[in-house]
Amino acid sequence: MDQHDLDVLDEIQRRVLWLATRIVDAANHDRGAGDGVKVGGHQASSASLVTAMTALWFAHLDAEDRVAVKPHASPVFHAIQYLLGNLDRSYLPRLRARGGLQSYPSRTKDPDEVDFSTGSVGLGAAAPLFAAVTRRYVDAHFGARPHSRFVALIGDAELDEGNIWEAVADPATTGLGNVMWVVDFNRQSLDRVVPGVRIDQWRGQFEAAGWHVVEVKYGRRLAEAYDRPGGTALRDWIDAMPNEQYQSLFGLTGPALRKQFLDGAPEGIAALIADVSDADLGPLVTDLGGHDLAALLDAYAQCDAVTDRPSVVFAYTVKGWGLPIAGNPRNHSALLTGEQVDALRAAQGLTRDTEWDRLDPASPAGIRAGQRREALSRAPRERALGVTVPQATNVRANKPISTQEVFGRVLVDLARDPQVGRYLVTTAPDVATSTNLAGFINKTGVFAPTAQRSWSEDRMLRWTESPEGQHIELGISEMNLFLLLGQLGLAWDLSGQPLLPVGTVYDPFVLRGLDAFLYGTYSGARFVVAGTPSGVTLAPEGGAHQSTITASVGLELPGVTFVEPAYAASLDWLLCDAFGHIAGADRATPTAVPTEDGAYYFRLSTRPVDQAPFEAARARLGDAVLHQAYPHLADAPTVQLAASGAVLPEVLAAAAELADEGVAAHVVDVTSLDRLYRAWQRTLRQGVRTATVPSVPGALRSAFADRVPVVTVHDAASHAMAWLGSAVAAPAVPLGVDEFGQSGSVHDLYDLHDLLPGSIVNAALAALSLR
Ligand SMILES: Cc1ncc(C[n+]2csc(CCOP(=O)(O)OP(=O)(O)O)c2C)c(N)n1
Ligand SMILES: [Mg+2]
Repeated sequence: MDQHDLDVLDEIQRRVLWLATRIVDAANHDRGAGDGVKVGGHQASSASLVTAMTALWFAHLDAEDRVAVKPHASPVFHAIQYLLGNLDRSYLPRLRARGGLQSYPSRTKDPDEVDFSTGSVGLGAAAPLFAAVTRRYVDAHFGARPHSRFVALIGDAELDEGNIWEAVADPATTGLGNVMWVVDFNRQSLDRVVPGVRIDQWRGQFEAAGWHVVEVKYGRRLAEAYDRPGGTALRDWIDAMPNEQYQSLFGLTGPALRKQFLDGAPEGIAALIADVSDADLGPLVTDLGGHDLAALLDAYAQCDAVTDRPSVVFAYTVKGWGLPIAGNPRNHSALLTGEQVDALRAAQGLTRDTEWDRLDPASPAGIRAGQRREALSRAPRERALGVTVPQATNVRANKPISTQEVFGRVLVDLARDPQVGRYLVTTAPDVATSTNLAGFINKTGVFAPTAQRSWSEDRMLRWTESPEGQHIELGISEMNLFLLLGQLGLAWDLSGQPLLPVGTVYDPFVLRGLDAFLYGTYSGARFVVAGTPSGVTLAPEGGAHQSTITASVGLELPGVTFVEPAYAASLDWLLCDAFGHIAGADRATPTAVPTEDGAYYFRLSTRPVDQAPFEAARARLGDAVLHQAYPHLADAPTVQLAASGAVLPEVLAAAAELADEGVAAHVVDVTSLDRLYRAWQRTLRQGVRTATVPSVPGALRSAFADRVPVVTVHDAASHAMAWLGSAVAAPAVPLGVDEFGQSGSVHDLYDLHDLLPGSIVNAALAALSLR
């Protein structure tokens, strides 16, 4: 790239800086929100990445590359998309407005094409790494896709998030030469100027994990000064100066700057800069590589040249670069004043009338923008898999069996399905065998980029690793599990191949990966995750492994359908139904937020459950009726017992006891509390919005009798089902597990938590008395 091209890029980055700054300014000052809540936005954080991002989009990226942008640099991303012609001008004054540009880059809610959502720091940084894991898998199984580079632009304080290091350390992410992280190394976080510079520590950690590390520390001006006689001493002083002192220089000019720069400097430094004018001194000593286009492009090229491991670029930057708030310790959410914005506009040669203009298409900058728009345009991707998933695998269960075991068997069966089998991919954080994935693994093998020799022969578990394997094993990191599931669930978009991803995790540790779970579903990913074992039903093994609040979590997570079946056949049907939705094309637009069925969360158990009651219902009603929805109420009950999952045997026993006492109890096996709740909410909301009497939704009406007292029984916090009373307009007694951590047998623990039949009977009588 010659000087002329660099000058063009420089002109573009000045416009990007202006637009990003003005987008935040307009959100705060041009719109009258009037509710007293600040709008906010990050002008300094954005400015910090302007050079790195201009270099990427206007000189480095290809159409197939995918980039995650640091959350608080979203204005820079949108400014670039606007200059490329990919975003309508009407959005520019609408940052953080309903239906406008989102606060942080959003795949599902932004109007322009965002590759990775970001917001919760650390997650967006790791996402491209897992997208690259996914690509490696897709290439190995379905043929090489056009080459992509997976890039993450990361704030330096983001490196404090543990999930970053879980991702870097996981063996599944090693060797990915198409990954590049660019760390915006401004040495400032939200609260402060970071004391000390931890570059040696970071470098060591990345290198220990097998990464290629590049530092872009100085710009060309400083580099030239270092080459002059005595330059080494100047360099040593700048390297040795405390970060706080260095950062304080950005706010200074003239003699004050010189004085501060020389404070504590060794003999001779003053003489070295004696011939540098006051006007030149600031630009010289603050000339960092992260704002040098040529230095950055060179660093990106160095990363391309290293193809056998991921790369990270530490780009030394100035937080607030080019703005009057540069380097100010409190600049994280500082906003330029009106006068400062006016001055910046004038310095750009813009007026109020022209301030939002694109680059002049006839100018060299405008011509480059036009060329880059062409170069970066992408073909549409197909979300649907286009295969038919069977309605059931007809898993056989003629003895008591747990849902966890059925889950494993259904997967083995689907793995044999000629249409579906090859698209299934499982993953687990070191719990594959203890969550019943062994059968699937025996059948399909474990994924490894190259075939590995196996040193032990185990007839129960054939752990063969090869590029054909369909299980991706992770270290013990639930964050990594959900980050990988999220990316496998977006493979149709980011790797041109829809997949059917399945993850397993001990149910309590869903909470450990919860932020990444939410991240995946907010990104629009579709996958199946099984939380197993769950509840207190794992009994003696339980204690600290009990999960009680996860049912509420599943119920409340947007974009997740939560299911908790008790019987083999219903789990079989529900799993096939989930895969059918994931394989399907049931979205209005590729990025529409899935309301019904983004991801599926199966809460399972290791407790063997007698299947006879289900078979009896099957004989009585037939599969077609049972398969469709909740069967219609046979006769008028006196009390109704609603339950999910492993507690069904106790509930049925209680119903029998009640019958003996002449109380007709109706038992509802609630396979998806979530679908029932959503149906109820939908009709309530409809009533609220139209000011009409809400109807009772069909699913509730067919399963429950109106105004008949309810007992809810759940091996989970009692709160999760308690709303059912309101839904059927009757008194309710919710039974569940509201304490944590006691080990014991199932019987002991059900006794402790009032889940034995006797307690359920008493609860039913209590519910009747509340009428
Ligand atoms: C998980 C999480 N915790 C806290 C925050 C709030 N937060 C947003 S930006 C930020 C500081 C980021 O500093 P750095 O990564 O260095 O970015 P810079 O603004 O300096 O570029 C914090 C704490 C967040 N977004 N996500
Ligand atoms: Mg920072």
